[in-house]
Order: sequence, then C-alpha cells, then structure tokens
Amino acid sequence: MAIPFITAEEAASHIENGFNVGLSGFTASGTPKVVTEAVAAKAERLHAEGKPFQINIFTGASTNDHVDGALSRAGALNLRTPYQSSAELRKHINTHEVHYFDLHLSELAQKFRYGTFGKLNVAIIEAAAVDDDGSIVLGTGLGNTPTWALLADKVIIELNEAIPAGIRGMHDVYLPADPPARREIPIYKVSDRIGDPILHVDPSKIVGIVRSNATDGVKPFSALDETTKKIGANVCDFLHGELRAGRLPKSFLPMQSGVGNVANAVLFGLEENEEIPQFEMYTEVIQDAVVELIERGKCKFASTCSLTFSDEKMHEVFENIDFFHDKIVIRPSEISNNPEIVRRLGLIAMNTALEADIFGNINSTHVVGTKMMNGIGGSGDFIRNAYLSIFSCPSVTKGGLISNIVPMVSHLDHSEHSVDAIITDQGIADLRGKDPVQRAEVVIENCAHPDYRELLWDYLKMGKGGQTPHTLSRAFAFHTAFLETGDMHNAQLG
Ligand code: 0RQ
Repeated sequence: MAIPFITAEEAASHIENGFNVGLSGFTASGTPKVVTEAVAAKAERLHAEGKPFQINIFTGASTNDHVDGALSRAGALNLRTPYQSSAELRKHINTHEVHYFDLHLSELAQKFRYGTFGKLNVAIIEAAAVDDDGSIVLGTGLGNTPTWALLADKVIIELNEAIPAGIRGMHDVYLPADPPARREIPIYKVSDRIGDPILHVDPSKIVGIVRSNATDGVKPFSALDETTKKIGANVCDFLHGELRAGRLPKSFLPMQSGVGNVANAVLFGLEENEEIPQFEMYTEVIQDAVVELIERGKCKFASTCSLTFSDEKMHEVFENIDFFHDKIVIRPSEISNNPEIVRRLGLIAMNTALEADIFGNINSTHVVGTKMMNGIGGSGDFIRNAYLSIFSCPSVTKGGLISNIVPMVSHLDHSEHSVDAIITDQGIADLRGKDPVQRAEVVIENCAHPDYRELLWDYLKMGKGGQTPHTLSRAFAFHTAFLETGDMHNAQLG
C-alpha cells in the first residue's frame, strides 16, 4: 500500500501530551524541521485553551531552532536528552523548566533498548528518499535513527527534497545486538562498512510522509583569530613532536575532533601544517574545515555521524557529491562514538574545555559550576578510550576577566585520569606520567595566561601537603571573585 503524503499539522496530531518522541539526525544535520514546528504550534494552541501539552524529546545530539528553539519557546518540552546547544533551550534548562539529562551520546540508543526510558511513541525521521516498502535513504545526520525506527509505535517521515539523490550509499546503518548476545563490532579500519546503506522501517508503522525542503541551517564558524590560530598551531606542534619521538606511528592515527570554534581552528591548523601527514578521521561530526581537508587530500577518509556543514559549505558538497561519496561514511552515534572502536583504532581525540584545573581535570559543560552550556556530548565516549586525549581551550575568556586555568574545576566532566595533554594559546602541558604537583607545574607554566600565573603559583604553594595539595577553603577563589566582582584577577587566596 502506498504511504500517504500528509501535512505537518496532520503529523503533529499523532503526537500527544506526555509522549516520548525520537528524532533522527545529529546536530542540526538530518534533524526534522517542519513537523516539530507544527508540534510547537499545537502546544501553544492547547496551552491557550488551558490544556497541558509537554513531550520528551530524544535525539542524537544537538538539533536546530525548529526543534529545541521552537519547542522550548512553546513550553512544549518536559524531558530533553542527550545533548543540546540552543541558547533558547539553555535558558529553560537553567531555570528547571525543562528536565535535561546530559548523557554520553554513545549510550542513549542502548539505554532506550534496555528499557530505561519506557516506550517510544513516535519517531520523526528526515529522509532523502522513501519507498512504499519502508526503505529509507537518510539525510545528512544519522544519530540514533535505527533504534527509533525499531522501537517507535508510529513513524513520521519528513522527505527533504533539498538533499540530493547522490547521498544514497553514504550511510552505514547498523544495530548491535544487546547483552548478553553482543559481539564485537567488526570495524577494524576507519572505512570498514558493516551495515546497510538503507534504513528499513516496518511500513505499517509509517503514518505518513511530510514534504520539506528546509536546509539544516548550520551557521558558519567565527573567523579564526590570533588565539584560536595559536591553539591550532600548538596542537600541531604537539602531534608533530609525538611523531618525531616515535610515540605515534609514521602512518599516523585516525583523528576525532569535537565541536565549536576552537575545534574548527585546530582542524585548519592541521591543514596548514606540512609536517602532519595525511590522516583519516573517525569522529562524530565533521565541520566545514574537514571539507577542505578532504578536497586537498590531507584527510583521506572520514567516518562520521553527521555532515555538520554550514549551508554554504553543504551546498558546495551537494554540488560535488560524487567526489565526496567514497570518502565519507555516515554511521549511527552508538557506532561513531563506540568506546570499543575508539580503543581498537587508537584515536587521537581532540576536544574542548570550558576550563581546566592545574591538576588536569576538565569542565566542558558548566559555566562557573552551575549553568549548563551545552552538555558532555560525545567527548567522554572518545577521550576515556583514546590513544591520545587532548583538551584545548583559550587561556582566558571574556577579555581576560576569566582564566580558563583554575585551581579546581567548578564542575567535573573529565577527570585527570583520562587527560593526556592540555593545550592553550600559551602552550602545551603534557600530563602523561606526571604526579599531581608535576602536572600543576607544567599546566601553570605552559598553559595559563601570564596575568594569572602568579596567582596560580601562590595557590599551589599554599597547599599544606597531600598528593594533590588543594586548599579547600580557597579552591574556588577564582570563581568566587568572578561572581562577586566580575573579574578573576581579584581572587583572594589569603
Ligand atoms: O561565550 O558564546 O558568549 O562568546 O563559552 O566558547 O571559546 O567560542 O568555544 O565554541 O569551541 O565551545 C566547551 C562550549 C566550547 C564546546 C565548548 C564561553 C565563551 C563563549 C564558547 P560566548 P568558545 P567553543 C563532540 C565533543 C562539550 C561537548 C563536546 C562544547 C562560549 O566545545 O560544548 O566536547 N563541548 N563534544 O566566552 C565562562 C569559562 C568559559 C566561558 C568559554 N571558563 N567560563 N564562559 N566560555 N570558557 C561533539 C558533540 O558532542 C556533538
């Protein structure tokens, strides 16, 4: 039987108060765009009539304004997981209007299959093509779609006519068996394909197809500035040093790169550095910089969960899709971020910190310890299991009022046990094999901004012993000074 075309409003009528809804995609890429706007409008209508309407949204990672923006503005979100990066949603999370469960991205699909979140009522899946037998060519991001398609009672397809037919064949849809039946995931090389290019959905569950032609709407990155350029150059120096010392194989190892302006700058640094050989990427997002790395042959192959390109760059890739077709594979997030594969392939993991402490602990999520920024995303999936785990960030932010190197992180995402190196615009702190005091010395000397070094030395020296010589009553002196005076330079250690 032919699957009917329906309107976004008709699709939204299948979503009821309290439902668990799974969305395709990863970042804005491959994420639905029109049905969620209709759900937000429905919520506003019902709220105006005094009726309740809130749903729980499960995704691959962050989304777009059609999801997190529209639904949080409409007051339509109850629970949200596993990651977000929306300024609008952030406000609602930090006032507790939305319950946000910040989770390692590789874990959500299996947790859902294990029954942690109850049943999945509806999945909304963006597609480049759909057949009446339920065969679907997915869009620019894969995320947790195979699990949503398997578990959902009803499936709504958003057929996005802006995605070229040439994307067919770039996906590798694979669902691991669950314990106790799980076996190894048989990826031994970055480019290995283990699944099916097509997602197969039980056609009797598909309630209809909604047409769309909206782009992913990813904004281009801020232009590189002196600070981000220096961070990029320092990361390259570190990697080059590892090659020279024989601690990295001459053929190099696959790279993972996180999100944001700093990660994008690091990738540009890799492109420009002739001493870094050609490499492959095994990562969860590829951003604009990777398009150029592939075009110039510096990146030979990229395994990813999404093509998170700005609209301009995506247009360029779509125009030239045949060139990229055999150089990129798009995988589900539980495979792109799988700790087993990260450890097996020996990834070089490069992620960004909001702040790092002198002993090597990392805060990637909470501004001054309390306000959620985005979430842990996939950073923990990668860094805990990588061959080499690097965190980078600028040494200071907000014009120098905040030092990103502090005595003790105000929230802990990644512990000293999982961090090999911290790299800022000031330099490189190689933490491997060092005890806490030795780590602190190298972090202060090489990574802290000169304006804050003396304060950090004073903090380290005032410690009264113990392997990690904290002075607990002063450990948050930097943060307290910022909250009270707007400037960490005013930290009172005495
Ligand atoms: O604020 O937006 O007001 O200017 O934080 O900082 O320097 O532009 O850094 O864009 O690279 O993002 C950690 C957030 C960095 C990101 C984080 C303020 C700063 C600015 C952004 P403004 P930058 P980036 C895989 C990996 C976690 C998830 C992850 C992230 C804004 O990389 O979300 O790694 N990572 N996933 O001014 C207060 C500090 C601050 C601070 C920076 N110490 N205190 N504010 N800022 N440091 C990908 C996925 O999982 C999908």
